[in-house]
Amino acid sequence: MSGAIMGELVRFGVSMEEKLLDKFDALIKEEGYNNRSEAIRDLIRKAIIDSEVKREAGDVVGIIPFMYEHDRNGVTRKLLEIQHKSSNAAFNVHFHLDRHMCLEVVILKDEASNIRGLADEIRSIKGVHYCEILMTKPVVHSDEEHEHH
Ligand code: NI
Repeated sequence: MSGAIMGELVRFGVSMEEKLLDKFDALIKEEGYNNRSEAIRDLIRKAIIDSEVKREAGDVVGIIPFMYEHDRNGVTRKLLEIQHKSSNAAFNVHFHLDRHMCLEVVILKDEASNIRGLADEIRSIKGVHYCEILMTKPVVHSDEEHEHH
């Protein structure tokens, strides 16, 4: 799958509004890219991976960060129950942000639909204030595309 997006470099032209391009240039400078080509390659690669991951039949890697009030009634118990129910090789990071708030990150390998389901369940608990979801899978890069790292 990844082999199809590697190999010989092909040039192509892109038209866009000047203001949009100015913003893009500022962004990629901040992110440490050497040129637009590198940045556009990364964006395209990310879009392809995101799309593939959504349709992936097998396991993908899911990263779910969320924040919650641990001392609010029942939140901690509910979070534990949900996570035990779907403990598919899950790895857990817990950070006590302050007296009330906890930041937790669950990393697991599972089917994309199960990962989305877990994030939805976590998000639906009262007392959870933030819950994002990131899904990815191992990517193959060619060497010349790594200049900015
Ligand atoms: Ni905590």
